[in-house]
Amino acid sequence: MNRFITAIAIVATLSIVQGCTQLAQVKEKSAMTTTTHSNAAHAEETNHSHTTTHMTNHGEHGDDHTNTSTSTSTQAKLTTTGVITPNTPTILQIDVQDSEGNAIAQFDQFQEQIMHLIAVSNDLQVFQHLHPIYKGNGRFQVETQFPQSGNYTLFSGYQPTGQTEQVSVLKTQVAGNHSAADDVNWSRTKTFNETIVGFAPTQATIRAGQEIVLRFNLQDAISYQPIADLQPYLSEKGHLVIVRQSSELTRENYIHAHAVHDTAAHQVHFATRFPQPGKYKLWGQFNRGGEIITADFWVEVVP
Ligand SMILES: [Cu+2]
Repeated sequence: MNRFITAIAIVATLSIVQGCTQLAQVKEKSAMTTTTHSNAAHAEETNHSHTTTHMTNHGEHGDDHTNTSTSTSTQAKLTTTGVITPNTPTILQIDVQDSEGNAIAQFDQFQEQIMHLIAVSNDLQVFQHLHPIYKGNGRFQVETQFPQSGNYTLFSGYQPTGQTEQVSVLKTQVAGNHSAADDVNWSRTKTFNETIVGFAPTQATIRAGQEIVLRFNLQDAISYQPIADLQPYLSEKGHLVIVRQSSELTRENYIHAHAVHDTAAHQVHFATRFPQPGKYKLWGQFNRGGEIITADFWVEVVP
């Protein structure tokens, strides 16, 4: 008989403007100004009833200094079947609900998909970008397998119809022991199959809160020529996911940036800002002639 493991996460309601040039800035701004909200969301992960009460109270007292009237809180619930073991197919089921636990049924596509699910192992060694299928009545499903044991965090992005993008943070575990090799690689040039990716931030020293452009330069690994076959990936020239190394990954540790326009054919640039000091891992994703390249790098951000 299967054992069901359920995790609940309440989601910070972040207003994310669709539009590439503004997106990164708006997101980072949200991340910086929602510290308390994010902490609340964390507490609510383990106490759902508290959330409901909290929301209701705000409504009754008519507090208009909260953002509950201008934006909608959503929550996502992750259900997995049985114990997840490494390298074994597993189905992730995500139910999206309003703050009262009612299914949210209508979603808009954004970046060509109805849900974008970024799964990382908490040590940031594993990265997956998944697109769950919508089953109706707020339920999404995707099959995946995790290559190593340990704790995982899933950042689930979706857009209820008429609302801005929401990001829910979900947690799961893969059974077994994983020897914690803290593998932080500071290389600035790496080869991914037939592509050499060079990574160059505009500033050598990256400070928290500072605007910065992260530049990826793509070269063919055989001819050493700049590549000419870059294609759009999910409607953009590239996607960049950034996660801050932290013992407990939260919404504020997560950034998703879109490529800026008008760069050379083999260059992809992302304008962003790192909200806090720390070590961050970046995964740039590019579509080279139909093959998705995931190029990972680390940066250190100083106060
Ligand atoms: Cu996606």
